[in-house]
Formats: sequence, C-alpha cells, structure tokens
Amino acid sequence: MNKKVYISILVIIVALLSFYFLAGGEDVSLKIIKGDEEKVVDGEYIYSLEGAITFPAVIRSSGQKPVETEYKGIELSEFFQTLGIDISDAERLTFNASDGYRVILSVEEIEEPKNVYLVYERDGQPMKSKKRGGEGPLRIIIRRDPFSERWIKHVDEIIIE
Ligand SMILES: Nc1nc2c(c(=O)[nH]1)N[C@H]1C(S)=C(S)[C@@H](COP(=O)(O)O)O[C@H]1N2
Ligand SMILES: [Mo]
Repeated sequence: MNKKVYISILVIIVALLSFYFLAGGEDVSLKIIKGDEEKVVDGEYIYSLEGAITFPAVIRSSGQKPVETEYKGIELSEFFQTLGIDISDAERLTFNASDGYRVILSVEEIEEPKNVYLVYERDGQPMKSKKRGGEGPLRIIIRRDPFSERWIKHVDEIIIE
C-alpha cells in the first residue's frame, strides 16, 4: 500500500477513537437474566425508548443536605414490556452494579405504578459511569422510597427469579 494512504487511514482511525473517548463514549449495557434466557440491552436501545419521562427527585445521602434533582428514564415495568419480558410470574429481581453493590426488589414493588424507574439522564445530562465520577450510566430510582440507599447506581445486571 502507498505510504500516504496508509498514514491517512491511521490518522482517521486515531481521530475516530479519540472522538469516541472524548465524547464520553461509555459502554452502556444492561444484562437481563431470566432462567436460561439472557438478553443484553445497549444504551442506544434504552435512550431511544418512547415511554421515557422526566421527573423530580430528592436525594438524601448520609450526612449531606437533601439535593433536589431531575431524572429522565423509563418505568422499569414498561421497559420489560418493550423487551417482551414477563415478570408477573417471578418473585423478585436482583440488581447488580459494577461496583459490587446489590439490591433485591419484589415484583409487587416494581409493578406498583410510577414507582421504579431505570434512569440515564440527570438534570438534562447523560449520567457518567463510576469510572468517570458519575452515578450512571444507568441507575434505578425508587420514587416512593425516600431513602436513596436502594437507588442503585451503575446497574449493569438484572436477574429475574
Ligand atoms: N452501585 C451503588 N449504588 C448505591 C450505593 C453504592 O455504594 N453503590 N450506595 C447507596 C446509598 S447508601 C446511597 S445513600 C445512595 C447515594 O446516592 P448518591 O451518591 O447519588 O448521593 O446511593 C445508593 N446506591
Ligand atoms: Mo447511604
């Protein structure tokens, strides 16, 4: 290959890679496991869901003043519907986070209307991963739970059983 062409291709590849990383190219993916079935959902799918809403929330971290904020995301039960996943025959859902944090919720709690949400944007900004100092890229918010200790950050796996 001509040396010029070779260098041009190299420059383009480096430019694309740096754009990807500088633009905050997070690897957003969520694994959902039910029995022997396993589905991996990516950020593109989640960000383009039509049922997403924006709602206010108050975060109460231990030893800090409550913080009023706004999240954007989709109700978890609706999210499962879009994927054709039925949780009505299950008992509980286990949420695992990339930092090892784990929360278990009952199906009743998740099916309560307007309670449990999968969110990806806070105050109009996409949420960053733990590595980038954020609470995302995905987080579970339980609106009726005033203590945010169960609002699991960096969620990357949901096990339905
Ligand atoms: N993945 C993950 N989620 C988590 C935690 C954690 O350590 N890891 N801490 C919980 C606790 S105890 C609280 S009070 C809130 C804190 O939320 P904040 O960091 O947005 O203030 O997140 C909850 N979710
Ligand atoms: Mo906490």
